Amino acid sequence: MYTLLSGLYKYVFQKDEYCILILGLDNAGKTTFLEQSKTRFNKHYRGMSLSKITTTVGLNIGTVDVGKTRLMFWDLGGQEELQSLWDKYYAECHGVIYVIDSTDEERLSESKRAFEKMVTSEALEGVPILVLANKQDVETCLSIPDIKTAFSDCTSKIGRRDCLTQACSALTGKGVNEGIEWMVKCVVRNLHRPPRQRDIT
Ligand code: G3D
Repeated sequence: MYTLLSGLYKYVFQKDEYCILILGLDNAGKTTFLEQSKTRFNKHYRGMSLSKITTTVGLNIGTVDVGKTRLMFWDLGGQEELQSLWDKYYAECHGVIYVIDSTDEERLSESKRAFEKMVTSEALEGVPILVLANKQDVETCLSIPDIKTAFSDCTSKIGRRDCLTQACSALTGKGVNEGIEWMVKCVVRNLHRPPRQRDIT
């Protein structure tokens, strides 16, 4: 009887919460992606103007509810001196969204190095990774095949985990829903990192 009632309580009053890190170099569009996601998924969220967002310094936190699943986003700063803090969050997280600026060919190899370091971290083993090729609204941007080629020597380091490269524009919203929905599916099926239970507020 107790099990039945606690199951019912959980079903009605609680959500499964997963922590998702948003990583990538500064200026890649991490904060814009977070704001766009909140605006799209949270019915009553009155977001800030996306074009007024400035680069992440420190940390932005936000939640997005997708049905009975809650994603708690941690948008970490991408400046070189802040990248050394990323791994402090790896053990706690359930998924990573790695944002690439598809218009910045000059910094692509820098982004690849940061990605490579992140993906080879033991503390992230088995954690799903969504790679967002952002700013695809800009006509002159790099295509997905261009980006995959630039990142090709990371492929073998990704290991046995879910990983998807998604074309995206955080500014217009293109690809945002698809990315979030893919991440939800992956974190829910990854039994190695179970969710936290949170009361619905
Ligand atoms: P960050 O959090 O990764 O540092 P921001 O990046 O979200 O602050 O975005 C950095 C700049 O890129 C911002 O422009 C923002 O408007 C722009 N940006 C983010 N996503 C997109 C996108 O999908 N398309 C285009 N065209 N621009 C984008 P400013 O001018 O404020 O620096």
